[in-house]
Amino acid sequence: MARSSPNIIITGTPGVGKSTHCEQLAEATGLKHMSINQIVKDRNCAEGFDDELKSWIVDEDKLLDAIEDEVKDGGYIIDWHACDIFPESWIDLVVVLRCDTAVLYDRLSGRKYSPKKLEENMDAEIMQVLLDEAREGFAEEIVVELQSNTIEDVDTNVERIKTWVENWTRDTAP
Ligand code: DAT
Repeated sequence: MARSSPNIIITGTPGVGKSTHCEQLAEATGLKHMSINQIVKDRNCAEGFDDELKSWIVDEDKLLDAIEDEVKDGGYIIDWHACDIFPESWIDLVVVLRCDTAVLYDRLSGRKYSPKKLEENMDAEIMQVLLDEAREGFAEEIVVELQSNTIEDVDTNVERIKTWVENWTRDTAP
């Protein structure tokens, strides 16, 4: 069945501003913010905990099963640092947030990550791992790269995505 509202993934390295964008976008568009981190915890979709990186190891099949019914109906802003596990048919737009290295370093240092986790995340941003993952997993025309260095960037990005949602709803919704 066709969706009457779009599904959007907001992805990027930890610290680039995914939650910040998702919260403002949810308010601006009425779409629902779906934090995958929260779902993994609330719906027991972890298959373990990586002690060194202090993060959950996600059971991807279980996660997809847990959210499928909701997401298929549309209207979600999916907030996660990975995007290639989601079936292409579920997703209408993939936004990859990017951040200057120095800015990201300051944000992540504030989070008290271990040196290893900090380094892994900095490397991921420098090597544009999430952007490449998005481009490999989804059609070129639905992947958008946006800068997230300043609060003004957040406002501009939210306005831009809001306009995209309005156009999608006008042109694509059944
Ligand atoms: P993520 O969800 O990608 O891990 P976040 O939304 O929690 O990132 O943001 C991390 C921190 O950086 C948080 O304190 C808010 C701040 N921040 C995020 N995006 C920003 C931006 N574009 N300008 C200024 N601060 C930002």
